[in-house]
Amino acid sequence: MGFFDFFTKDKKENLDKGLSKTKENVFSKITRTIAGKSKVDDEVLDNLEEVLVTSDVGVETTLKIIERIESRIVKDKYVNTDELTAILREEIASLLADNNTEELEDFDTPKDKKPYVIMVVGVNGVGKTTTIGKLAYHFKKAGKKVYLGAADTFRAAAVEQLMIWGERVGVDVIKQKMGADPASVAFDTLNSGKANDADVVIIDTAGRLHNKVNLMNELTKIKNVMKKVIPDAPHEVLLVLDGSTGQNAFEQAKQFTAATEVTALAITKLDGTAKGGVVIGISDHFHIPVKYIGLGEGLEDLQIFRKKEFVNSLFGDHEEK
Ligand SMILES: Nc1nc2c(ncn2[C@@H]2O[C@H](COP(=O)(O)OP(=O)(O)OP(=O)(O)O)[C@@H](O)[C@H]2O)c(=O)[nH]1
Ligand SMILES: [Mg+2]
Repeated sequence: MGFFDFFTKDKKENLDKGLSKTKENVFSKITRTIAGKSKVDDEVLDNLEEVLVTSDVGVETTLKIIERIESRIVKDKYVNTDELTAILREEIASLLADNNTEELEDFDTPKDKKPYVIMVVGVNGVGKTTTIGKLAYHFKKAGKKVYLGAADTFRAAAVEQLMIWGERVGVDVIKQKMGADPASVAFDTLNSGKANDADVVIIDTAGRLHNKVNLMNELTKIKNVMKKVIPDAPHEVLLVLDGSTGQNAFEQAKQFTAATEVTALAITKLDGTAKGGVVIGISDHFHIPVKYIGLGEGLEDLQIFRKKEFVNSLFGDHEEK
C-alpha cells in the first residue's frame, strides 16, 4: 500500500493562507520600491536589498539574491520592474536549490530503520510538542505505527499536553511521573516501540532547564541512553524554531547546531507573522534540511517544506490579491 503526499490544491491553499502576512509585507514593500520606475537600476536594487533584509531573509542570503539579480541584469541588459517579482522568484528558487539538502517526498521513514527514532529539540515555547502531535498525525495517516515519548518531565503540564495529542491522534504515549529522568523515559519509549513493532518513535524534550549547559548535557544524556536500545538512534534530531521570531530563530539555529548535533529543522508559526522570509535565509544558510513548516495549530497545519512551492507561494500570483 503506497501513500504519496503530493502537493495538492488543499496544501497549496493552506500554504498560501499561512504565508499571506509575509507575502503582503514583501509585496507592499516591493511595490513601494518600484513605484514610478520602469527599469531595475541601482536605486531599485538598493531598495530591494532593504526590503529583503527587513523581511527577515537575512543579510547573507539577501546579498546572494541581489548578486544574482545583478548578473541577470548584466546578461539581459535591461530588466523591467514588471518582471522583478518573477525574477526574484526564479533566482531565490535556484539559490535554494543550490543548497543540495534533501527534500522529503512524503511522510515516510527508511525501511531499514524500524523504529525510526526522532528526537525533537528546541527552546521553550517554539512549538515542539505541537509539531510532534502533527507529525504523529501525518505518520499515522501514512500508515505508520507511532509511539511518542514524554521526555519533557520538567514541567507538569508537558506530559499531559503530549497525552492529549496522543489521544487526539490515536497513538501510544509512554510517560513517567513529572520530574522523572528524561533519559529513562526515552529508554522506555524506545523499548516499547521496538517490542510493539512501531515504525516511528518521537521523543519530546524540555526546552527550558536551569541553564543552557544543563539543557545540552541533558540532550546528550538522552541520546546516549537511546543507543543502548537502538545503537544508531536517534536517527533524526529535529530542531524546532519559531519562525515568528524572525532573526532570533536564525540565531537559535546557529547556537543549537553549534552546541549539539542537529540533523533536520522545523520552522513553526509562519501563519500570523510577516517574518516568513526567515525560512529562505535558514534554508540557504544551513546545510541541514528544513524538513517541515508549521502553518497553524491544527493537525493539518504542518507541511513538508518544499523549496520551490514555498518560493512560488511567497512570490507568485501577486496580482490576484
Ligand atoms: N499559530 C501557530 N501556533 C503554533 C504553531 N506551532 C505551535 N504553536 C503554538 O505555540 C505554543 C507553544 O507550542 P508548544 O508545542 O507547547 O511548544 P514547546 O516547544 O513544546 O514548548 P515547551 O514545552 O514549553 O518547551 C502553543 O500555543 C501552540 O499552539 C504554528 O505552527 N502556528
Ligand atoms: Mg513542549
